[in-house]
Amino acid sequence: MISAENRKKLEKLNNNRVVEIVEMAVDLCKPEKVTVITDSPEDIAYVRQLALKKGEEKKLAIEGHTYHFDGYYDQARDKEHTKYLLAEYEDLGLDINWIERDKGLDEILSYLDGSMEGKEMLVRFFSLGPNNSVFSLPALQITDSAYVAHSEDILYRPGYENFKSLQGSDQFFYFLHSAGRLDEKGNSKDVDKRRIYIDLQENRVLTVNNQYAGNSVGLKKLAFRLAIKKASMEGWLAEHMFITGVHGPDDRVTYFTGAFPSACGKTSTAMIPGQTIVGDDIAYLKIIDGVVRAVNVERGIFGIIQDVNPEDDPVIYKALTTPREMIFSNVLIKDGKPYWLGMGQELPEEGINFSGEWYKGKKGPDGKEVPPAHKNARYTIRISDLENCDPRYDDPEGVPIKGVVYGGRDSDTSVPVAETLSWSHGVFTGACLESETTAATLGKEGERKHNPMANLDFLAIPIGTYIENHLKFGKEAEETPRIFAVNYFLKENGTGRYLNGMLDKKIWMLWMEGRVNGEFAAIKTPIGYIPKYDDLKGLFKEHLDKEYTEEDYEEQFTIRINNYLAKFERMEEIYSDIAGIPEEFMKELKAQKERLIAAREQYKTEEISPFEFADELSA
Ligand code: SPV
Ligand code: MN
Repeated sequence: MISAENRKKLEKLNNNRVVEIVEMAVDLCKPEKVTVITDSPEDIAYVRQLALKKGEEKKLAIEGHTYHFDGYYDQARDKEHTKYLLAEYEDLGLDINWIERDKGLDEILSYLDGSMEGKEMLVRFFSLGPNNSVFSLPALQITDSAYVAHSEDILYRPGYENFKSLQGSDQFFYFLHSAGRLDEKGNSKDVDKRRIYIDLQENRVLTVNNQYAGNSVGLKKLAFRLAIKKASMEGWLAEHMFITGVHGPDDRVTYFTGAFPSACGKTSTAMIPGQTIVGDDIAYLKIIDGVVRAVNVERGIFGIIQDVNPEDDPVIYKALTTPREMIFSNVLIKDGKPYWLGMGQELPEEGINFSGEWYKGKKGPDGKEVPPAHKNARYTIRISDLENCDPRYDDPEGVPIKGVVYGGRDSDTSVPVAETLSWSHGVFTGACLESETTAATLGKEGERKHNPMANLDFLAIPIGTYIENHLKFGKEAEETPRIFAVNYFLKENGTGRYLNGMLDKKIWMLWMEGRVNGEFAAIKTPIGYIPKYDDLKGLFKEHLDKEYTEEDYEEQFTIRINNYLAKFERMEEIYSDIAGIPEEFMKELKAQKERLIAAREQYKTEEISPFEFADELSA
């Protein structure tokens, strides 16, 4: 079944476990052909050619650009069918999805059985994180989708050579994926049998009957869940975080990581004009010689394309419209050109999209009007192809982290930027992250969803353990990063008018950069340190040429005591029901509420102007 040539490529790795896994996958999935891909340019080019030959990707007019469609019902992560296989019930808290291990395995193995009949199986090796680094984790991917294997080339570092340095060890992750039976458009037919099962015991994920990258690409959110478990056991952190280099005065570059739930400005915060990007989605953080250092697990971006236009995202827009290897998914295609929502130009009234031939007013199989491009349409591109790529994006030592940022979509409570009072107050604040749903997500609009550290969808360990790990991590570091909370979505009471412009996030980042470098004093409030008016006024003038008025400042930085209290009461309700939440966290919660109540009494108002607190200056 495995040809002599391909077997030789496997045997060169001197790793019996690899051979065993590939043989198991071949016996189970019964492919017609098995192709092992090394790091050689010929092997890598073969994968892209195969995606084109099979029609999983098609060429666009611009050199190197291709497009791919996922099935009509396979346009986002399938949270309902993503489950941990657990030997026995473990309370992970927060309704984390799981299934009894034997039952789940029986089910998914039956769906994988024969899933590659008549198809070619690709076997690939990658490295999560930079090669030759204490951060890097080897990963083996087996898939029948050339699109998945090709996407991974753009998104991850090659790892075949790196596997040799394992010297036969079984300490690697592996991912077995099959798109299953395909329809005439080449999409998974049996979406009702779509399953993504995470096997923490075997460090593997099995996934079937899907193609959307968040479900299929092993190295992305599937490996991330395994990494969270591994990190927890080994004392480091795997986080749903970007990494960005913020450029301060005199060529000073300070690195920040940040976690935001989907559609809250995470990628755009990682790429604020004038700053440089290390990563936009997943980071590993370790303490090395007392310093917190972080690497981007990936080397590419699988980014939301909606609203990428020359005005708001000039760097990405330029990269998406010039020749290079990249993949568009679930956009509208007309005459060899991709179109998406919010691209800053008229869209054609017909073309091809994720529903097939598309025309304005078309109804999908679910009876709903089909938009020209899906709201979760994406681009897949290498970070090194961006003009704002940070020179240290591939540094095996990682970059030193001085600040951590948590942000959500919050219309009525959180101030635009605040530094938390301490590491443990920061961890508490991150674990209280909430975000409002938008029209762009399923379900009711404006509903608040609790999403601790923006990591709820990926937690492979109990939430109490996760919080405990964060608390410990900060204590172990000698140079503990500061933790900040941002909110780009605050609205005026009553009118619903946004209080900030799209570009204001640049000012908040620069303020944080100055703050961690000892440049700005700040005002102590019950929820953390907020900027002084004069400092913001200067930053707005210098960097956005904007007159920032005292009125702007006052409405944005007023502490809305009752709203904050309501938020922390919601948190109390959630956390007091979960076993194993650290005492330190519950103390922070109590102290947070007490500070808010005391301030309300002291200032005799529910909305305290930042000018009221102005004497409480802190270095
Ligand atoms: C996210 O939804 O957080 C993403 C895209 O980064 S996905 O690959 O679907 O996870
Ligand atoms: Mn993500």
